[in-house]
Amino acid sequence: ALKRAERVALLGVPVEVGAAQRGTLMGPAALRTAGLVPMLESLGLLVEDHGDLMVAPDSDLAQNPPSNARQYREIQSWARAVSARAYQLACSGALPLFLGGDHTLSMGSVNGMARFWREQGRELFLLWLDAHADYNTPSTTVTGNMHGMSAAFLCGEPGLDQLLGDEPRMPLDPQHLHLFGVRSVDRQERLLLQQRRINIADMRQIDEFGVGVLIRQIIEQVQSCGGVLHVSFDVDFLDPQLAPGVGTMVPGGATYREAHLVMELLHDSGLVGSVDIVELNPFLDERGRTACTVVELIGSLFGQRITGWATPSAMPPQPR
Ligand code: HAR
Ligand code: MN
Ligand code: MN
Ligand code: MN
Repeated sequence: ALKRAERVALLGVPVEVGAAQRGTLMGPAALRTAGLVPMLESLGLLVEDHGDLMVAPDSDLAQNPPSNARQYREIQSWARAVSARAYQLACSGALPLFLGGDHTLSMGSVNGMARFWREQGRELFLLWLDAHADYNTPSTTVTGNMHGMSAAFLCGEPGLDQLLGDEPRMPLDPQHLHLFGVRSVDRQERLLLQQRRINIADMRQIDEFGVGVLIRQIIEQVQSCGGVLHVSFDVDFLDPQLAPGVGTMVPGGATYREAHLVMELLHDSGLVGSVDIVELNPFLDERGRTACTVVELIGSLFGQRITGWATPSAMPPQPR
């Protein structure tokens, strides 16, 4: 039988109404056009493409939508469907790779994975590669855009309590969330992050210590708990010069090599159990550059290396 990491299940989630800018619904198509499937196959992986998820709108008309949560009903439909599919794909023994879509996708994907791993008796950790903290609630948000609320929702913050309906809600331990690459936080959001003592590697820390040190710390925490990692990759984690195809560009993001090193270290850890790629907006991209860069990075996350041989992780290589 193939190991989980050798069978990858792709699921497109063309949701766009969680963001202010339209266009992320084209994300799954752009990633396929950029060659995601053949790239994964070239690494020796068995790829099952489950196509794009479709949802019917108006999932829960009985409930009054909370205020300050734009497009709540449509997001509700997506979150419920994505959570159910995530759980199902994980049960099939494959490693789910979710193609967004805006970052509300993760409200479903992470919830479904958390349910699966809880049943397996393993703790789920969440690595959030993002310029933003996405730690708003309906009471702290300035914009009402729900993609700015995903991480908070997943840690059990109140305000969107009925979002998942009958789908079992599996809140994460907030200490299992690691925000990485942050450089844009709203004022009230910052207070909430401080109160909850959320782990944050912001760009200042990345400049000072480097991604190698910071990612290894996270890997060690997960390893020491026998945990498993979900990687939620918001494309705006990358510097906008490298990745212009996003709705919310924030200067000072990860460089090409920083991002690859993050992915390479994650791959070598063997701890990654599921992945989201979110916020790619092909309408705003330049000749597919961002989509191609993201596909290369996913290559590193799934084992592409510069040289053929394994790179030792904690030490520079010895002369042969
Ligand atoms: N903090 C802002 C808000 O809540 C913007 C965050 C959403 N933008 C993203 N998510 N691209 O990562 O509206
Ligand atoms: Mn995000
Ligand atoms: Mn972001
Ligand atoms: Mn724990």
